[in-house]
Amino acid sequence: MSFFEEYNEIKKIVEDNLCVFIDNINDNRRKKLYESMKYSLLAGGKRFRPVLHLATIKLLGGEINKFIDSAIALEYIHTYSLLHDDLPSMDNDDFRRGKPTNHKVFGEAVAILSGDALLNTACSILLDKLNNNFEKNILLGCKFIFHASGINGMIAGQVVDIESENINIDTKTLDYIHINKTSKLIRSSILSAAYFMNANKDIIEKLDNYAKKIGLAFQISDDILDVEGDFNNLGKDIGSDISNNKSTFVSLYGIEQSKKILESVMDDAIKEIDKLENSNFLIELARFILNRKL
Ligand code: GRG
Repeated sequence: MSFFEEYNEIKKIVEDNLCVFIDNINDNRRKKLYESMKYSLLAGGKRFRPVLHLATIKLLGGEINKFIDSAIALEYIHTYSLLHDDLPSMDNDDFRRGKPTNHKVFGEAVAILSGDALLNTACSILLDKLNNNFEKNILLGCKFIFHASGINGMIAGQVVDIESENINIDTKTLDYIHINKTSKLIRSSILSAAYFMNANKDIIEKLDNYAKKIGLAFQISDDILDVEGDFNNLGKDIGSDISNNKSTFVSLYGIEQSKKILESVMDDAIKEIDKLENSNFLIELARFILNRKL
């Protein structure tokens, strides 16, 4: 099976199960909340984090079907972060995943509540997982996901990002933003899978080094696409960083240097796992980030 066939096969499993965990709120009173959550979940997207999670489970010899819940929880956390990031009080974006942003369709109050609800549902999905498998490795995996998305991760990165608008920041601050805002959730998609599978210390270390590098590479490529990308591929406005006066990899290093750094980070990421058994898919995935147009 080719890399893209395998990617699409896992992505389909994720998409087939995306709304299963919210269908219980499909009643008249909560119709708008349900529609709004469903709207953002089904708007598209690469499903990069759940695919990474399930691909790591597979690499470690696990059964994908037993980890659909945690994969979906990761996509809920990611979707909530995009939904809130687009709000007028944050990036004030009009399009996401090729469609009008959630607040443009459902209004700001419902968009905020939908984001909150997605995060909350992710939490309850993972608590259910833990309740059904009360083992330390499951607890560690779940803990890692919330550590990565909270005040020591994504939210910290987001707040520093917002406070850095309209000012010149140094490369250390930019690294802080990237590592926290983008990289940690991506890293947790891989590491939580490694914990769930009780991987040994050596494998965890290799996967972690790979994960940190692709997390950073993902953000560098996002900064490049914000300059050179195309609305039809990306489904969101181009030049949003420039119009929000944000410092990015491209604004600090220039486009050509950013591409060189991206290539070298990717080479390093691949080196971390190329000796690992069954690592072909993750190696191809690193190459996919390097060349991604969406
Ligand atoms: C609101 C707490 C809070 C955090 C927001 C994720 C985020 C933090 C902001 C989004 C801004 C942004 C464009 C970050 C760059 C990397 C990134 C997360 C891109 C979007 O992820 P993709 O490309 O999106 O995986 P799809 O739509 O494919 O799922």
